[in-house]
Amino acid sequence: MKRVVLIICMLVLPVLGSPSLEAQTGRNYACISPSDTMQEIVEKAAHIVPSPQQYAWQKMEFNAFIHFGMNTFADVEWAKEKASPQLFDPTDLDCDQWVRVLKEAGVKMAILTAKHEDGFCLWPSKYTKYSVKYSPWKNGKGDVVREFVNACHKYGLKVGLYLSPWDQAEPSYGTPAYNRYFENQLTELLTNYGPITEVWFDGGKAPNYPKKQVYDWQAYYRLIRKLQPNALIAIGGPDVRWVGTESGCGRETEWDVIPIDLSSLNKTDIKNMSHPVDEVFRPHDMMDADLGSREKLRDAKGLFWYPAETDVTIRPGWFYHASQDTSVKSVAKLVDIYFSSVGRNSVLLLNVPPDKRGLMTEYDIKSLMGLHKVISEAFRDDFAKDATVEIDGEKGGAKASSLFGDGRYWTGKAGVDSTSLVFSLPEKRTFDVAMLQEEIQVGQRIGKFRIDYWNGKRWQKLTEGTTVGYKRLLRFDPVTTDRVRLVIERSRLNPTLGGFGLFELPPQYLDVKD
Ligand code: FUL
Repeated sequence: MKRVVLIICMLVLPVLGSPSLEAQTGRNYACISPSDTMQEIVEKAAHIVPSPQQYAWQKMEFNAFIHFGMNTFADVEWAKEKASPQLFDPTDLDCDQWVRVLKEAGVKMAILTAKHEDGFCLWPSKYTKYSVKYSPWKNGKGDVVREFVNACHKYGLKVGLYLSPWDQAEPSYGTPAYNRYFENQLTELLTNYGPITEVWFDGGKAPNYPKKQVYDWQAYYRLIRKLQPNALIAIGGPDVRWVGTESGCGRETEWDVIPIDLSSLNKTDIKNMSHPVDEVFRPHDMMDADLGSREKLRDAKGLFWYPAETDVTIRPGWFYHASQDTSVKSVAKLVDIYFSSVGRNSVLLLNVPPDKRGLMTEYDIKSLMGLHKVISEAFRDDFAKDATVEIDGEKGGAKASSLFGDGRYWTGKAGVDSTSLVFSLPEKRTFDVAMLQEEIQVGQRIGKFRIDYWNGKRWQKLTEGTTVGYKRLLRFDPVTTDRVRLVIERSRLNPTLGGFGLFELPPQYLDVKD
């Protein structure tokens, strides 16, 4: 992949400890030779970094999915037969309303189902008669993708498009001609609608569906790289991975670096390839509980940075059904999801489906705004910000605020893979959330940590975890103290920390927890 070498030393202010960036590759993949020892493989894994696009994506943290289309009007989740385009007729479609709501909720990017698995296109594609062009909506002159993109531009949200490879309406599906059909549609979407940040290839398909398509993934990837070099290819692509469940709950141990077989690529060719991973990547099952532990890396024939995205819907279904208006997820449930997705080193992709009018409903908006309120209040005051930090018992520590933030991060001493940092707060505070961040532009390294608090007499364990990655959030019963100790027990090479924070969930929220 074309990866800009990150000259991290120049981007950050001086760090504490000894920076160990000498082996920094700046690449989001690494080749493994059969002669590499386990230690060498682990060191390679620890030096793999996200591409600049993956890094920017990870920092978005919270994005929205918008499932809207023929299923909304047929009132089904998965069409059994091709519904007539005559059914598609939103009475008050208002993409401005969708995006305004999402913006207010703190969302950074919205991804619209331009074509779901039924094959109905929300834009007037030249290549099919199964689209908005053949619907009564705006007398066939409308384009939902255009209106959605315009609204995203107006409110400053990034644009993502979902295009289902599985297509139940297109007659060529199951033949090589379908690959050209799919590329033609990609070309329309990636040339006519401005910058696209994420292209979402769903892996869904009914298990007994009679037609089998041999997808030309490599041709799709090449086309996307050519038309939108900054777009991330998600799920059925090599840049962003499905977390493996639709529950909103990510893994406790979430490594970003996982194996990929690069052995078929010649090492000299790789150097000249802009996206070597694209050449060998094939969508595959991502549901294993363990994807990137040492055990998984042992037999690896290559490694790449493949971060997790947690997609989940705010309602039982992905599409709007009036019967589900009363089953919209509660604020408390959404807060749980936030902690088990954003808080477990993944990006949250929360689906909010507009109704038959073409509007997001008051039920969904209420929960969404409730989530935003709790999260923004919870993370407003970081009680660790003004703490002094004592590292491995060294007195006269620095202020936490001078270690982290604005591109600054702390690095442990080279060759030392365990360490402890004691945060002394200016005064006793009550908190029930801890936040840890690694500086993933240096790599993901921490594999086990513990947080203790000073109970007035001795250190007492507060919580513990395994991986950190871009962000790890931990919740626990409230404690009141002025000293907290972070013990990094295991790390692939010397650890880094890009952030450490202590917060309190708004007490009024805890009172109404359901
Ligand atoms: C699945 C699809 O079958 C659902 O309808 C939805 O789009 C979800 C995000 O992916 O594979």
